[in-house]
Amino acid sequence: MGLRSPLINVMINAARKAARGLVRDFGEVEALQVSIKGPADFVSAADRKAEEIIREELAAARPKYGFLLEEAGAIDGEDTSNTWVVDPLDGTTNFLHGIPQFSISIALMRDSKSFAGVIYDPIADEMFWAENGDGAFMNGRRIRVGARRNLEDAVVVTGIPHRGRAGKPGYLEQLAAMMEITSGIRRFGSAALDLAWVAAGRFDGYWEGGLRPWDMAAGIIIVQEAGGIVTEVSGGTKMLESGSILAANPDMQENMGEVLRRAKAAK
Ligand code: 2AM
Ligand code: CA
Repeated sequence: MGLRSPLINVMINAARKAARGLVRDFGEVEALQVSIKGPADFVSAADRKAEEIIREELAAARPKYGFLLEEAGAIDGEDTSNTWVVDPLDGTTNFLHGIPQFSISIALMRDSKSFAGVIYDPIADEMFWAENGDGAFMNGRRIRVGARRNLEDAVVVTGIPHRGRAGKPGYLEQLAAMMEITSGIRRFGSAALDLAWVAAGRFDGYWEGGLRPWDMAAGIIIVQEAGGIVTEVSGGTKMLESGSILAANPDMQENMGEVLRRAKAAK
């Protein structure tokens, strides 16, 4: 299975093309760790190059669509109901440190909703995608969210706030509550891949705050098409505006939401 629509093909081709440069640059990053200046400028350049490639590819295929790009910002299109939302390198801190957990994330927002998404991990060569109503796939195979219902059995993933990052108030209380009740917590560092892994049933759930739209837009539709539920931690549905996200299978999502909201309220 996994017959791909023309739209998904456009998105996958853009991701693959940008990935070639990123993988080459990732090879250089390791060598740069030992230099005093470190690889920061080199990584910013890699990031911008990847974004430029994706933008060119998408614009060539759908010239009227607008963009929301992590690096270049918003670019209005003639067609105001279709917008590409692109993160050319999600998991930048990992990339910078030579840790092979990062991804390219491309979403198409149609009438302000995630309509199609592609997330590519070029190191593992895992391509995740979904289009509204057509299911979610990884390398051509159908994926589904996990079936576990109880937090006691769950391995969940999160993003821990850090210097310069929003989402700190109440986070430690949420973490403490999840520590008490789950089988394990992971922190991997690419929001897009965390969502893709929830869609593939590897993680039983995911929550994070302080995110930006390009971290989440592709992952949201992939989790939904894999049978999962995505809301804000509060239960609301303005994830792209608030930067708060909670994704899991329907039962787990409800259970996690209850624990996380109680923890924050008790602060
Ligand atoms: P990035 O690698 O593209 O910066 C890790 O917790 C996740 O948070 C990553 O997806 C990372 O995306 C994102 N992230 C890191 N710093 C951020 C910031 N200041 N604001 C919003 N998202 C951020
Ligand atoms: Ca990101």
